[in-house]
Amino acid sequence: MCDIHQGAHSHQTIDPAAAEMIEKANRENIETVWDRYEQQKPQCGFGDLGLCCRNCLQGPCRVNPFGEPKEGICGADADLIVARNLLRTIVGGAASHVDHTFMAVQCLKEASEGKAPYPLKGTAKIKSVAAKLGIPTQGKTDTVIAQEIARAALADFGSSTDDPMNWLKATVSPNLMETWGKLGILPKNPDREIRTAMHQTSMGVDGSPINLLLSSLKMGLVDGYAGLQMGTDVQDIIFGIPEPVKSEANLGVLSHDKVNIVVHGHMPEVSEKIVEWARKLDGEAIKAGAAGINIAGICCSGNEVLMRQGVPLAGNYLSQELAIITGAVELMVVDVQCFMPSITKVAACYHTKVVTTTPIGQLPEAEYIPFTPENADIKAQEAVRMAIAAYAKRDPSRVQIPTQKSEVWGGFSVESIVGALAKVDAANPLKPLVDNIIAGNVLGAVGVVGCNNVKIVQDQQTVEMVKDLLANNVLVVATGCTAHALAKYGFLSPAGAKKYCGEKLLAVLTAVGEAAGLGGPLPGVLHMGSCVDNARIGDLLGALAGYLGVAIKDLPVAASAPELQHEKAVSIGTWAVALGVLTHVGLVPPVLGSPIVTKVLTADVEGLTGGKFLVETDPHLAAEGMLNHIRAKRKALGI
Ligand code: SF4
Ligand code: MSK
Repeated sequence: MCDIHQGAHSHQTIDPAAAEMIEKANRENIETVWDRYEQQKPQCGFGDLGLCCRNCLQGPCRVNPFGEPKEGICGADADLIVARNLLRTIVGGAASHVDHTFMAVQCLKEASEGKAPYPLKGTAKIKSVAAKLGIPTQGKTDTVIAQEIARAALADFGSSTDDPMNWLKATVSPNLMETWGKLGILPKNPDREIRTAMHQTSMGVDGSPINLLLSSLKMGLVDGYAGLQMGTDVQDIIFGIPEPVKSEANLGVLSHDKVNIVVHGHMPEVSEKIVEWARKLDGEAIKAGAAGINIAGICCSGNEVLMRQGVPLAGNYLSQELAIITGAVELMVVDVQCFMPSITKVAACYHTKVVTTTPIGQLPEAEYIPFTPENADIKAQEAVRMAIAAYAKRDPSRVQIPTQKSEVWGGFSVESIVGALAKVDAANPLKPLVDNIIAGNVLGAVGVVGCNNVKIVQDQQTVEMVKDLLANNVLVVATGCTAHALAKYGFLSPAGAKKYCGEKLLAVLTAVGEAAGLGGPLPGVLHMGSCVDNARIGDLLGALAGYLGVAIKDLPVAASAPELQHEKAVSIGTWAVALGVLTHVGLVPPVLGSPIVTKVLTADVEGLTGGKFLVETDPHLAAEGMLNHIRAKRKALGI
């Protein structure tokens, strides 16, 4: 288990493995994300406040928060410019998740029709998704039901009516439908909503910051249900519902004597096939002089294959270049989202091959191996053989693999959490958790999600904040690069529960863990998966609220993105606020230029949905803010 790094690079990372690789990069004169950040300083103050507009060719315009000009050339003021920019950011995030999900739906369609080599592993999910969508299952095979599920998903994308998305209607409670219906933010066809929002924010259309903020909430729901929820449901059908699995995390998972392949990005259609063929072609690597093939993951591809295959995590967003800088990576396979364009330049300093796999995710110096659902087996073999061939070119004198790696447990889907609780109370699985919440043994729960951001010391805010939450008996669930961060310091292991959790929480985790046959406590931080897997947190909240007969906004819970970077983190956070959840962000988003937008997001929206944003850059104050919120919600519930 690593300790928090206090050395030369403590202004960049607290991860000693990352610090070691930054030093190696400096020695070898290789530029990293931190160097480029320095070159960008000072970053533009107008942009930082959200006050720069490029929405037409008369611009760029910027307004001065302290004087003149107060308006852009067309007359757009600070509130309007900030609100438009915010909605476009959320559109960017939602579009990423929705497009990712659309590709998963296409894969499900082809797989269920027997045209693509993906055996459907999530049979229980086929039944549960069919049930929520109202698809009759009696007398039908799983593949026929799966075909109907794929058609139902595509119907949402093809809808030309004004009815809300079916997937959303099938997922959420009547009280949320009512709240969102009254606000006029129930999304229709997700593609149409994305198109409309781009139109609405273009020059000379919407001049109302409040109307734009309502559209932002709606766009959060587009992400929540056409991105996260549909994506998670469909991916579980194809690849299986995750079950608890043990693995390891940090750069020390890379191997000195095996061919190292790193999967990076988000699409399990690609990463699962790479894992499958790496295992099948292990013998070829041995013939080539290696000890076999070692797979590791970066970002959410890493989370996907950890959750279902137990593949170790090499590192989160800020560590992607550092994995290559070990000199031990033969191949990095990317698909969509969060891979830096710089990786091919870093790879060119070594023998490392970079493979891109999608038509929209190209890098000029990479090898492009176009994956489709039909050809995935052939293309995965091609990529794995490229890695085996590259092994001969590895220069041992330039290999330096940090020793740090920690035990990590992944695979905590809602189904597996309920399964563990069922070992305590088979008839009423949620009862043990709810009883312990009522008794105060579990004070509440916080979902800690999102990225790394080069503006923040890597992992520091996440780690410090989560320590405070666990010590106060708050159960934490994590996804995305935050889960990687916590994995590196042992939070996702039974030992981490003993080290970091308050006594009462530890007693509950021990009782459930032992009943479930894990031989010790559950981790205090449950790894629920990738960014799209945030839908699992929504499902868990919905189940708890339903059990207690209250709304999600009444639960003693909060969400946090302590080191957010991507537009997707903003759209996920907006979905959480629409659900009624207090949502902390650890970096000031570019909205402070507008007093109206700032006030609505951090205060007024609570009157509409029950949720709001908490902006706090100090991790201890952030934890305190969420703890106060949890205590207030408990008081309101009379517990
Ligand atoms: Fe300037 Fe208005 Fe054009 Fe924006 S839309 S660039 S504020 S003129
Ligand atoms: S990968 S969106 S840096 S979590 Fe999902 Fe990590 Fe954030 Fe990308």
